[in-house]
Amino acid sequence: MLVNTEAKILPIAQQGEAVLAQVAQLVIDPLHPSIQTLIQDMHATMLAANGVGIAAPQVFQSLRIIMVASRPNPRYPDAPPMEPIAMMNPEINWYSDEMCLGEEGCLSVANTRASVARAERLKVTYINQQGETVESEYSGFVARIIQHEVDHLNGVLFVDRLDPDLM
Ligand code: K1U
Ligand code: ZN
Repeated sequence: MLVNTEAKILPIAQQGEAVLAQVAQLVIDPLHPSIQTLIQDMHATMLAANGVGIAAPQVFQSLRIIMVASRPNPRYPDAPPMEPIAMMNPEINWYSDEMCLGEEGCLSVANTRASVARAERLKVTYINQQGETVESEYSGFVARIIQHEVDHLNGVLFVDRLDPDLM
């Protein structure tokens, strides 16, 4: 994905904002210019915030759009670097029984990192930025980011998934 110099850095909703608790709406017209602009702005906002993912509700748009952009980082030195992928209407069709614990942070939850149990592998179907339907399988850190971002589309934050006995 090219960095669009005209893209805007958008404000990021913080825990407690109503938009983060809503179930986001399906994207009806993936190629509509307003959707394409939103994707560019989400990309710019994610880069500016140094994130590895972002979901449209985090920028106050209750739409089913996520961006996934794994890169190696101190917590996940073996994470694969990838071109950011925009996914519209993502549906996780299959989760592995194998789970794994891994540290997460969230651009919408300041100063909090915690270990969250997620499926190690998954299959996801989504519409890409060209309007094509794609099915892909992911594992490890990329699968974790996808689960975290799809949670945002369903009004769930990673802190909602923490085991209260461990807090
Ligand atoms: O959706 C978001 O709030 C973005 C979030 C994505 C995410 C990070 C870690 C695990 C799952 C999903 C972030 O990018 S938080 C900031 C960050 O870059 C980071 C935090 C922990 C580990 C690695 C990266
Ligand atoms: Zn988040």
